[in-house]
This record gives sequence, structure tokens and C-alpha cells, in this order.
Amino acid sequence: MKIEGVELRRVALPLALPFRTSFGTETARDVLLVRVVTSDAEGWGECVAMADPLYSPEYVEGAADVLRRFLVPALPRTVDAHAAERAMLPFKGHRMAKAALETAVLDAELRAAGTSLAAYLGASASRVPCGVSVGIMDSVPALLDAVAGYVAEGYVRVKLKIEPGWEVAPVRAVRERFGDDLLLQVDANAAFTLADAPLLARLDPFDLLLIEQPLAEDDLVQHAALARRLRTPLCLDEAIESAAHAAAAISLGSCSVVNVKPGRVGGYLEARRIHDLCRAHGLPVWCGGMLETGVGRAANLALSALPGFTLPGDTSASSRYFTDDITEPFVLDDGHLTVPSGPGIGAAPRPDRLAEVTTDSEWIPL
Ligand code: OSB
Ligand code: MG
Repeated sequence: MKIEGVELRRVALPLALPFRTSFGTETARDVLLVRVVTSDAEGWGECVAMADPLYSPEYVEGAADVLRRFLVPALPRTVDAHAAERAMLPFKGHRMAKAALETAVLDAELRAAGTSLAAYLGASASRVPCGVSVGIMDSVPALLDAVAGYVAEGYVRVKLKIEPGWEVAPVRAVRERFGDDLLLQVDANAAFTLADAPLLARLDPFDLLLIEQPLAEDDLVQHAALARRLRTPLCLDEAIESAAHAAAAISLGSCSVVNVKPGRVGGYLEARRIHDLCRAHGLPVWCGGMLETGVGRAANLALSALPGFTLPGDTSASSRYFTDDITEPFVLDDGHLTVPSGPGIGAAPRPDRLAEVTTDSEWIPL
């Protein structure tokens, strides 16, 4: 497959609702899309970096810069996803930028071959159960209203964002209102310290599926110490940037569940390695989200269909994020989304909608 060039396209999409986490409030999604043009087919990838480096060190403008300056020029002229991954390896970090480019190459490669990403990755399901990630609210009644709406829509699992001062009370209120059968978990986005262990242990009686990334993004040792003091299973998000990190976390006992985000770990090839590793060690994994458009969501659904993804992911319906997505919307059906079965990622931006929301476009010839 001969590569002709790469387009970096920035789009701006308002979020249906502001989304507040322990690291900030998002009201719109500033997304970098990567389009690879080859002799055989085109491919799309979505960069999940946010506008500001608050979730991780990457940010949209930085991702665009490293792509145009280093990653795109490093691609071999005859390329496939594995060759792209190898060519980008010498450059440290920037995993979200690498993931977007590798995914675009993989999409083109699979479209040319007429194979779906789900089939390529080894998916064993044609639809996947969906959870929803619920932001921090101004009050407990406002949170209960939001959760009630999502439960009514059919989401099979609820994740509450937490931070110091918003932990036990929201969890207790949601348990009391929705009962013990609701699959419930929490995500702290690194907002606590090991000194908060007694406070976090107060969540134990609520039978949460897991607590996600309570401590610092780079601290596997303290997560291991915390895991020994909690009954609630510990799940890592920010701390797992590669299969090597996952291996270290498993050896140390830092977590018993892994949130797999392809962008965070450098792409779908590395995401599958983490899946394989965790499966071999008996750890459940699930697919996280980064408020993706339909481009990223389509690919995440393919990954979520692998057999080790035994917990519902944050792969919610398009309407949870945007009133008008750039692809055909993903619609919830009995709490599930259908895994795309078309070639490649199985979705692409609608040209009219894409034109409407584009804020910048740059062509990099090869
Ligand atoms: O920590 O999982 C996270 C969104 C942006 C950045 C980090 C996270 C999230 C979410 C939302 O929790 C997941 C989604 O619905 O896409
Ligand atoms: Mg998280």
C-alpha cells in the first residue's frame, strides 16, 4: 500500500452537556482527525488528546505538531499498520498522536482488504453492552436526575466521576435510589493520595465494580499499597500507557482490572496486546472513552468485542455526547451498541457535517 499523503483536520463539536471531572470541565470537543490517503484506499483515525494537558501530558495542538514534524515524515512510503508502528517507535511518548496515525493507516489497509477491524482484532461479539460515565454535578439531586435519565435509556452500567468532597455522598445516594442491582463504579482521575485510603475504604460497603485511577497517574507502587487496603477492586486508566506498564501493574498488584483506551496506549495493536496479557492473567478489561466522535467510537466498539472485554465499557451512544455527530450516529438498542461490520473501522465522517464543523485542515504530502 503506497501512501500519498496525510490530512490533519481539526473539528469543533459542542458537547450535549458539560462534562466535569476532577481535572476540569469540558463543554466542547476540539478534535484532531487524521486522514491517510493511499494508492488503494483512504483511512481515518481520531486523536483523543484534549485541548489542554490535564488528563495526560498530550494536548491537541501538541499532537498536531508532533504528527506534522516527526510522525508523518517518518512513515515508509509503502506502509501498513505494523510498519507505521515500528517507524514511530524511536519517538518517545506522544501515544495519542501515534494512535491516530496508526489507526488511519490500519483503516486504509483493512478497507483495501475488505476486512472489518473487529474481524482483524479477533472479535467474538457482534454487539457490546454499554456503560455511561457521569460527570461531577453541582448537587446530589442533579446527579440522581442525570443517572435516572441514563438508566431509563438502557445503559447497563453507571460510572460516577469522583473527587475529594464528592465521593461517599453521591455513591450512597445512587445506591439508595437505584438499588443493589445497578452495576456501579467510580473514577477519580488521580485526585486522591494514599493518605485518603480510609476515606476510599468507606466506599467498600457499596459493592462497586471497581474504583478507577484513584492515585497519581504514574504511581504503580502506591496503587499496590492502596489495593491491599480496599475491598473494592482497583482499576487503572492513566497509569497504563503500554503492555509493559500493564505487566508491571500485574506483577506489583497495582490493579485487578484495566481500562483499555487505544489512544492512551498508542493504538489498537498495543491495546490488543494489553487485552491478551490481561486475559492470560485473568484480569477483566473494559474499553474506556475520551468523548470520541463516531470515528473513534466505531473503532472502540470493534476492540470492545474481543473476548477479554468482560465488563461494560464507556462506549456510550453518540447522543450522550453530541446532538449531531460527524458520522452516522451510534444508537443504543437494549443497552447495547452494534459492532461495525463494514471494512476498516466501519464508519467515516459524513462530508457535509464534517465541512460544517471543520476549523482547520492541513495536507502533508509524502
Ligand atoms: O478518565 O475515563 C476517563 C473522558 C475524558 C477523559 C478521561 C475520561 C473520560 C471519561 C468519559 O470518563 C468516557 C466517555 O464517555 O468517553
Ligand atoms: Mg478514567
